[in-house]
Amino acid sequence: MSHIKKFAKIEKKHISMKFKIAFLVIYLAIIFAVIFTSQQIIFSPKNESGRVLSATDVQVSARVAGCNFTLIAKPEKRMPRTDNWSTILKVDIYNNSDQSFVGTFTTLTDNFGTSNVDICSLGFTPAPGNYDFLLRGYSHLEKAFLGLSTFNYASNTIDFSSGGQVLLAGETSNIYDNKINSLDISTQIRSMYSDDYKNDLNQDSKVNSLDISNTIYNFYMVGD
Ligand SMILES: [Ca+2]
Ligand SMILES: [Ca+2]
Repeated sequence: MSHIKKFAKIEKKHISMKFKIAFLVIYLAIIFAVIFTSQQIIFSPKNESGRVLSATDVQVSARVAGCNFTLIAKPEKRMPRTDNWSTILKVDIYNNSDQSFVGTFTTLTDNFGTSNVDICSLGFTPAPGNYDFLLRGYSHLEKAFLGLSTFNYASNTIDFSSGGQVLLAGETSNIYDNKINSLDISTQIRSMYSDDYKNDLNQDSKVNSLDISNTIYNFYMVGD
């Protein structure tokens, strides 16, 4: 082989080696760029102004539904006069803003007029807001409490007896018309001297003139 051919062969090897080195450098640069970019996406979230967010920027919040509801409601003119406020209470709830129906339940209040209700177990999850409540005791006219703010917390309490408010008694007829009239008087007269729960307005365990007097006092009154 001549010197010229040997020189050409060595030069060809050098060019090939340079090409391989250049290719390797480019290949490594691409790999590094991909890894660096991936890390930026995964570990460096930024806000709208481009600042990388830190752990203190992350906030997690969740609304706690107001499932636990405690109410206090007191029927009028009980005997004894205090701590004798138990009744079977029907409660209807509406949204104050558009009057849409939210839900209803019936509960037995205790002698203090109190009842604890799991609202969510009744099939509806109320959101914080203003609500209208319609309450009706077992022997009572319906009473409206409008625009009450509630369900703001996990547990909520409304005292419907605040300010001395009471449920008016005497609505005892099986025909519920939400007014005290002759139907209720007739029902009470038929129940005289019995221990009928519905006609024993003052809950002293007997139906007598005291209960009828209460009904006569409320005669012609109409519920909300
Ligand atoms: Ca009536
Ligand atoms: Ca009585």
